[in-house]
Amino acid sequence: MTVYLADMSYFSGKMEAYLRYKEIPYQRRLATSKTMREEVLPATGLMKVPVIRLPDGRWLKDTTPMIDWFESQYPDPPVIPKDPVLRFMSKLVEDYADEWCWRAALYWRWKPAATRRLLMRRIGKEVLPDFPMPTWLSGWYYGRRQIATYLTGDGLSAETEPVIRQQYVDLLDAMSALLEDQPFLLGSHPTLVDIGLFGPMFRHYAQDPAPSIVMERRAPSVYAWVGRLWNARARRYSNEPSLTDFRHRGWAYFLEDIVRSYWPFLVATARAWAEGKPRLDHEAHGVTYRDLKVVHYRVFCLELLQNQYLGLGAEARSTVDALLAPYGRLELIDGLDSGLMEEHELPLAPGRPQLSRLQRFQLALTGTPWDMPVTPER
Ligand SMILES: N[C@@H](CCC(=O)N[C@@H](CS)C(=O)NCC(=O)O)C(=O)O
Repeated sequence: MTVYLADMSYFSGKMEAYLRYKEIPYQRRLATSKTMREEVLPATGLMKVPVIRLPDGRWLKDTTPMIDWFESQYPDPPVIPKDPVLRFMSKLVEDYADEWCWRAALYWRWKPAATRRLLMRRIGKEVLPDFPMPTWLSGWYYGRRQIATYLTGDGLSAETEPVIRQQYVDLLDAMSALLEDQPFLLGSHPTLVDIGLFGPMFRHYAQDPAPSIVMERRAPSVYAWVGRLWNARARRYSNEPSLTDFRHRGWAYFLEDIVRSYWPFLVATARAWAEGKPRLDHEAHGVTYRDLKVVHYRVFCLELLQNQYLGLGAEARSTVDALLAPYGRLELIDGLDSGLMEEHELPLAPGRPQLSRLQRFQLALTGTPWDMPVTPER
């Protein structure tokens, strides 16, 4: 199979850590804007990485359902714990790492000047070599677009900046506490929580120059974990895993942030989406993130997590509730339906509706809109 990816990409790093650990063979195909336009977009409707083309020509997209799909095809050794409580909690942490650690990882990439300049150059050369302009200019354009979408367009302000910066440092401290007692975040073997947190920690924090210095000095155990996970191969972990149960003090930061800030944000997003609102303000960490985009995909994230929570047996559910109780409860939305379930069934159904040339050109310039899927013109 072929994995379309980028070497500076959060979610590509997450996916590769999974495939490498499971020893699932794949070819890497660096996605330039040309391969994205000509191969990825027509097959998946997306200008995003990673996506995967299977040997039979079918396609996979989105790391969360992709990992579920691979676990069904290559069950041994499992990366998602079998125990229902561990499984639900791991899914919660994975989603938190994907969606709620994104803003700070983008901040640390695009705000420090030296890191910003380096990434603009890298993106110009590695992602946009075929753009009809010098790579420094295309890289600069792409960087400005990222900043407009994910910094100023995602609640960055004088009020929120210190809190956004701090998330990285808090994550390092919480992970260092966990790694003091075990080689991986849940115990002896890599599991989904390691794979999820690898998203922000590998391609952004460990490798972008400004946050990398912070990691190297403040959290050498996290720095070592990044290398350990990248180098982990299932055959070297053949003994029975010994996993802990989210009661370790290092999880307190995550559980509190999930219950008090992230879950309420997902609920507010789903409500705003149901009311057709394009933007919302959200209070968390004692500040207000203003004018955030209502991202439809996040309604799907909440739907998945809610379904898993509701699918727990009574005993497992009360164990989860007890773990989260010091910080509050998970509010549920009745009859939640994002309308995106079918769209994410893997492998993707072949024969997607084709976009017009103009739409493809617009997407090449603007990227896939963050807040809603692209629908073909009739
Ligand atoms: N939920 C998706 C997110 C994928 C994603 O956002 N990928 C980023 C790179 S890390 C991307 O391709 N961004 C390009 C763009 O937004 O234009 C997943 O888990 O795969």
